[in-house]
Amino acid sequence: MRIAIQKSGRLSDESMKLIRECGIKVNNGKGKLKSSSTNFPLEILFLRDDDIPGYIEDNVADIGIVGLNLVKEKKRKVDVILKLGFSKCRLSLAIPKDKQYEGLRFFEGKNIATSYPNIIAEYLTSNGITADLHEISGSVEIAPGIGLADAICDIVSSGSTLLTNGLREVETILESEAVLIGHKDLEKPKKQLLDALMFRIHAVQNGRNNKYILLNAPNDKINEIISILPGMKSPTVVPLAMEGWSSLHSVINEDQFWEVIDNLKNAGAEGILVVPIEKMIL
Ligand code: PRT
Ligand code: ZN
Repeated sequence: MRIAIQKSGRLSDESMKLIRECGIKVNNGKGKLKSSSTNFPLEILFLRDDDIPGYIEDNVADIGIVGLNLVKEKKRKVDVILKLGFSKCRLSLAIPKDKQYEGLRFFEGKNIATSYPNIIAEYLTSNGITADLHEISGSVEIAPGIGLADAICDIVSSGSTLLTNGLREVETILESEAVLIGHKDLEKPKKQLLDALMFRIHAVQNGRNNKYILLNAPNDKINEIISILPGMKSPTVVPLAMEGWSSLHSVINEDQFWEVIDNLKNAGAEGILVVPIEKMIL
């Protein structure tokens, strides 16, 4: 099976990290365009992200990792298999910050500079707005400043690029993140390999989202603490050497942890340890 990932850019490091965390060994010598795993039947192609959806549609690669924004823009026939949770960003409309904005009507008859003409055209049409689109491939955010456009439609992450260019985000068109995409009609052996890979990716993702929690508590507080812990199943309770005390072990979603930490302490939990989980199979 062949996976296409970005050669160098915002998706590259996390894509390789995910492959490695799935236990797939790869030698990616610098400058290489192709590499094979030594312990999983996977070949890796290192490409420009723009080329990846087309390579998959044309059966040159079977699966790949790109931004959802790119999948929507390229309109190639590929399946979006799984959201990967990294390279999060959004595609937004932005205007000069001193301009008044009262809604999408602002864009009627305006010039909009963008690298995403397909997505923005669809968005404007579905909202009944007619505007002139100027497709440019980079440095979109300087377009209004040099008089090339009245507004832009571009990727925003922290928002600092907009700020430095005197622009203000007014509409979010698409929330994006890295996604695993695949050929629409994979042959059965490749489908089986994809299933095996997905099993590993889920284990990695579950591990990332959850933490292993250990805490000590007096025995008479155990039931109350168990009722607070939104654990995987029933927590493990191990007696401590100190009479009347136990140690509780459980798995907790990191987001939930911050919500329940005060309740745990108030209920008498002590010596709370939260440790990362490398893989988690449900
Ligand atoms: O060379 P190649 O064609 O492979 O790479 P590329 O230059 O086309 O893509 P790259 O590496 O810049 O981005 C790859 C993917 O990362 C994008 O398709 C998005 O899905 C995702 N991503 C996440 C981003 C950003 N964050 C991001 N901040 N892509 C671009 N940006 C740019 C944006 O265009 C703008 O210029 O960063 C600037 C805004 O950032 P903030 O933080 O100032 O808001
Ligand atoms: Zn690109």
